[in-house]
Amino acid sequence: MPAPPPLSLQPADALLVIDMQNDFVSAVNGRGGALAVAGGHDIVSPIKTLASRFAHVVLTQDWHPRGHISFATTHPGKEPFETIAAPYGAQALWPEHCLQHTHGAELHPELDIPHAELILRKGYKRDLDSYSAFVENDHTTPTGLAGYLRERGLKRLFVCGLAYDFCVRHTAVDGKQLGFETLVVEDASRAVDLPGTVDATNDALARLGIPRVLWTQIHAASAR
Ligand code: VGL
Ligand code: ZN
Repeated sequence: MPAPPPLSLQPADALLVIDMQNDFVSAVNGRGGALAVAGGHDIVSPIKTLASRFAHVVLTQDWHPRGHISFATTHPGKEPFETIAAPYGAQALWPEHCLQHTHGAELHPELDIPHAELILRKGYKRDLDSYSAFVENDHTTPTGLAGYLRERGLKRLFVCGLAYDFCVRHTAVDGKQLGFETLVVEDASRAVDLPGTVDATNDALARLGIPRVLWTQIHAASAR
């Protein structure tokens, strides 16, 4: 197999780092966060290195109030990873995670991307979840990110972080559908990996022409 071609970064590129928070990052040893994604800790250092090559970085932060619709505890008799019919469609249920102002909701302390320009919170409405950084789970309510990126002249998006099969997937799909050139940095992402979710993600990305790239392919323009 030939090495994948280098991707040279342009001034209008941005890196979107999705939900690299304590609750999603697995611990190096011992207990991870409330919804720890396997291998989550392995991508902290690659994302830090990758981010240093970008002039523009946006971080997202899952940010839920108590009693959030996505928490299994909000629905008596329901267990995490079951699905409910919410008014806006199917909603997967999760352990309580990323509660506002808790340690679990904080960005992982080793992430350290000082030049990140925006931290976008999402999922802050009690009765509406948001996987995507662009549009909430009703597929209607915008977060404002598309306007922010457009107003700043940012046109091509590289998406990485947690989780590949939920928030990374939906952010990439919505970004592409909103007219941004969009790529997913697959090896700087990790999946929750419920039955079928990774295959469904790969299919959705392929259908929309969203390439999956490796973080080592991505080079700062000045380095070439
Ligand atoms: C996420 C499940 C619940 C994610 C957020 O960041 O992928 N997954 N909330
Ligand atoms: Zn969440």
